[in-house]
Amino acid sequence: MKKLLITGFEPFGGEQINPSWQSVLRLPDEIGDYKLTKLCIPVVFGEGAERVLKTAKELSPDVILCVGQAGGRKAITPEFLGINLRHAEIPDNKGNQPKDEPIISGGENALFSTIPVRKIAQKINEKEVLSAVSYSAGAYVCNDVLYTLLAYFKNSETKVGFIHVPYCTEQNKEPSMPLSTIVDGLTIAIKNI
Ligand code: PCA
Repeated sequence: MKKLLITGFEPFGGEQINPSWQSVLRLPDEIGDYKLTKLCIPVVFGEGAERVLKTAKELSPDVILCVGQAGGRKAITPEFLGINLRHAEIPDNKGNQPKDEPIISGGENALFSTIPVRKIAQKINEKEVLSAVSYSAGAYVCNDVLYTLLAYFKNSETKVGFIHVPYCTEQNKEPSMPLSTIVDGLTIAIKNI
């Protein structure tokens, strides 16, 4: 079987849970051709990406798929690109709050995801779960993780992607999606990488 490293985030911004990790936790250990390795990562600039890289170096996965919460979005959104920018409206979980700093000094402005985002959004939609391609993962920790991984794995066989998910119903915020629906969406995504 092929190896897929899938990550979710710890809670941040005063939330008790993060639907990204809650949905990753609920995925089966095998989906389609992939055996999953699950990892919960901190909402901390630099550290989140380092944790993924450390595990990726041990595992040599075929695919790394990171999942994050995007409060305010109503759809499951595969991200098209990461940008070389750190900018935080709220501090991360260690109190860092960078303002308009590069992630990699002198690095490319943007890097495109290497999973088939358009196909993934289409396949999720076909199963009656709302999904759309996103052209911005923001400039907070999710983008930090995505850009750092895309830069690291640029000339390698390892594919890298990121999917933002809405709040889940348990968080009592709108718009939201039931966790089971987010799990269904991620399952379809993985089958179509
Ligand atoms: N969402 C944040 C960071 C962690 C998460 O789940 C983001 O979109 O950057």
